[in-house]
Amino acid sequence: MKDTKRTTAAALFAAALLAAICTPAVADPLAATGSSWRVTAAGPAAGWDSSASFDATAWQSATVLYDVSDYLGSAYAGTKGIWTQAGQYSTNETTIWGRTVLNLAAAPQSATLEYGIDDDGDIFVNGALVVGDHNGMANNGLVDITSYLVAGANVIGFSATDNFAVWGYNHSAWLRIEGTVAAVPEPSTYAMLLIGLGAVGLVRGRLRRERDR
Ligand SMILES: [Ca+2]
Ligand SMILES: [Ca+2]
Repeated sequence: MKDTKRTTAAALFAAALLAAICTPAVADPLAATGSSWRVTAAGPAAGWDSSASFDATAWQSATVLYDVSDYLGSAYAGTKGIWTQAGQYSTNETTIWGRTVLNLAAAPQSATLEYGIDDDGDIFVNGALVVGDHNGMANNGLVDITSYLVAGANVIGFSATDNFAVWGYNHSAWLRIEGTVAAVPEPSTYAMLLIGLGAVGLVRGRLRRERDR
């Protein structure tokens, strides 16, 4: 009876460790537009959308004019609609470009990109076009980008153009990437897992000996 309890406890312990290591976490926000993004209204040089080491120091820090959660709800907290310093009614900017570098501990198990572009534009992940939005109006969309992300540095870039230059060119974009990335187990976690499995083995062995007695 005592051994059964021990076996159950050890098995539960090992199972919990395995679950902690093997089960993907719930989807987390991996990246979202904000003031840390860099934007420019000058046509960018090659590599802006694909090279993590691209020099964007001459680009502006993105100007935030609204929080996406203001009109899409609290689930979008932290996601900002971004612009250049010229703001919403620039008279000389026809297109803006923006970029950031997203560092991942491991290749994601899943990742979705949700976006809004005012009005049209393209979105790139590591140089690959994942959104080509050219329907002539401001709109939102959702796309699976799991296969485009890698462990380490990932470059996320977008362009946005305006189609209704009434009071000037107003163009902006917001992006949010959600996904699950497997935790990279720490060496100590491996050690604990081995101890847990070892405990199960010991109790099993003892039970086997008692059964064979
Ligand atoms: Ca559009
Ligand atoms: Ca517009």
